[in-house]
Amino acid sequence: MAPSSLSVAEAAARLRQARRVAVLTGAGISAESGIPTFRDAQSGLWARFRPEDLASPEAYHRDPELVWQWYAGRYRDVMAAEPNAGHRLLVQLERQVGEGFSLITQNVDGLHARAGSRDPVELHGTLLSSRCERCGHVQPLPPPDQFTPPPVCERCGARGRPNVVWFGEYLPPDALSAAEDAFDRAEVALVIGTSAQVYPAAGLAAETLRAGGVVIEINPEPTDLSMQVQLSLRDTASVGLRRLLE
Ligand code: BJW
Repeated sequence: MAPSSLSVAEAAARLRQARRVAVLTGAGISAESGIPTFRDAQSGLWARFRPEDLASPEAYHRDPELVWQWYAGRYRDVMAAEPNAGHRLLVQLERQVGEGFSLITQNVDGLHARAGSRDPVELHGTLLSSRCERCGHVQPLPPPDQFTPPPVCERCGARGRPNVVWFGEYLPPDALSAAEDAFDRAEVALVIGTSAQVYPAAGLAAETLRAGGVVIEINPEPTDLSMQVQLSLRDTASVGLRRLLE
């Protein structure tokens, strides 16, 4: 059960007063930009592909060209997409809160940065670069129309892999500790557009609750978090954020 429930007006007031705000976003915030989520039953990326066939170290070693084709297609799609009102409302919130604002995203699409968010923490990496399998060097992908995968490392000549975090791989340690710190210290945390099934990201809101902070979820569907948080808005990201910010 929720630790104590808040009305939308009360939650909006807590958000206005908070000096430390942490936000976790998932695929749902980019749905309004036309990017499919992962687990949506009809249109989700994994309704069409089994994750273990494409998004795992084993799949990559078995068939790197196939995996790269999938990632290159998604890279093309995100570069053709535009940030939406939800991304932009988070930029507005960042300006309101100032220093104490942290944006943590599980998304690999780069849309928060393109909307103007200053320093989004990318927990699961990014589609916009490759990482050398041998030396770990990260390099940006060429523009989609000039990109023929797999890329070759400009430093050592070995094969590049998508610069993302697959299941069973560790998250970038700096990103994870920044996220844990932000959620631990947050007076108010927003959890937007994530099914909250994938750890460790799914455990971040619990840190805010444990420390006595308020957690507000925005998601058109209920999740395992919904009953634990003080307010769960059954809205799309842009509608829920507008209700809280305007
Ligand atoms: C809208 C909307 C709209 C729709 N507006 N909302 C503890 C317990 C149990 C298991 C584990 C654990 N710790 C670790 C694990 C194992 C594993 C894990 O969590 N497994 C679970 C499935 C049980 N985690 C890991 O392996 C992680 N590594 C790790 O922990 O390392 C330490 C370790 C190592 C070895 C052994 C053990 C531990 C790595 C996780 C990496 C996740 N990678 C992916 C792929 C990235 C690359 C790529 O893009 O291809 O990241 S998986 C995929 O899921 C992607 C996403 O970032 C992530 C989360 O998905 P998200 O964002 O929640 O999307 P959806 O589709 O699930 O949900 C969308 C939501 O939006 C829905 O709720 C909709 O309703 C909503 N929505 N429209 C707002 N308009």
